[in-house]
Amino acid sequence: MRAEDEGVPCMLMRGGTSKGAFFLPEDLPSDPALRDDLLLRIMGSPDPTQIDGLGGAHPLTSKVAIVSCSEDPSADLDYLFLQVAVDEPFVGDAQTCGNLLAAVVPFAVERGLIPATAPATEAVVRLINTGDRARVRLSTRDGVLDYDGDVDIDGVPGTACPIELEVSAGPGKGLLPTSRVTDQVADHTATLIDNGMPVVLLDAADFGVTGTESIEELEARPGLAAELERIRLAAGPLLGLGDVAAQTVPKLVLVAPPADHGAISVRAFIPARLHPSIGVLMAASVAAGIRIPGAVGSAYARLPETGPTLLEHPSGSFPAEVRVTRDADGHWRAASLSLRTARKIFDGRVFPRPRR
Ligand code: NQM
Repeated sequence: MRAEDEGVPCMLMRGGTSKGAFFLPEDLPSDPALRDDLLLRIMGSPDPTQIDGLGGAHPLTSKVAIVSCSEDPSADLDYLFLQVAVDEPFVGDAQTCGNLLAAVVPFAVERGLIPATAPATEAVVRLINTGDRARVRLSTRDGVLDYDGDVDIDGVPGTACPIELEVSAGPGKGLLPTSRVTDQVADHTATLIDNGMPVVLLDAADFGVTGTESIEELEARPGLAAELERIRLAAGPLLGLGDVAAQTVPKLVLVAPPADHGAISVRAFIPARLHPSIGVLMAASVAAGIRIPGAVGSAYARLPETGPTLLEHPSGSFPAEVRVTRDADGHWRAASLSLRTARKIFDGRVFPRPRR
């Protein structure tokens, strides 16, 4: 039977401020080219409206997670993230997604990969895209998954059960991939940083941006997207990512002095569209970067003495908790702790559009 006729088992989940289709690997073709072709047809890409599939016509709602029991004895689960482009026939695996990570453990419990335990369920997740690790913890009071709860995160209506994500770097990965605090990238001073997501930190003032602009205003600003893309293409090889022309990393974050009670103002490009808030691991990278003396943004960031670092973004603020240390050999290292929520939206079979 063809997938078009019998459908593919799929769970649609919100993870943080993103939404994606979750699968078990055995329900998808093992050949990556066949898998990606099927995922494009499931999500309705390429098409700016994704009218014929599950995608929501924005990068944040055109995502896929494939979750399985880990093959590594030191982890419980493996999580492969795939970004399905909206209006191009492209599926990227160069980045992970900290928002969808919040839904990985609930999905694994739903599918019986791991049991829910009382009073909480905790699992170590291997982030296949990056080699990083996450310890994920959520309350399952009576050993039962309950998405309801009292935590609200900016960008999601209502409240839900809190999910803690503690992400640490894979072996040998440093916080500053170039070992320099700043680099000259396509004529701009930038800090290239990776605390779970490779990010290019840029001073908003260099681009005539104050950090208080709306999404629409910055996405429409003449020349800005082209200049940021020029920087991104030059930063890719410096970050060890090679040619990133067809990739969604690195992300570009314009930083400016805080306008409200936060530590810094951010406008995050992912990379063509402007993020309505900021990604979880992008936030972790920014919060770590501004703690390094001399890094872009460090001079005007108002760092709190205790508690999370509030990043002011277009729809509120993101509380990023990071631990930044410096080894005896001078290398900077970091880890992050984030609070998210997630929810199962539907569980069933998805019927892909027939082959093109
Ligand atoms: O940085 C969007 C999102 C993300 C990434 C993107 C993310 C993260 O907000 O951890 O979650 O990278 O395009 O979902």
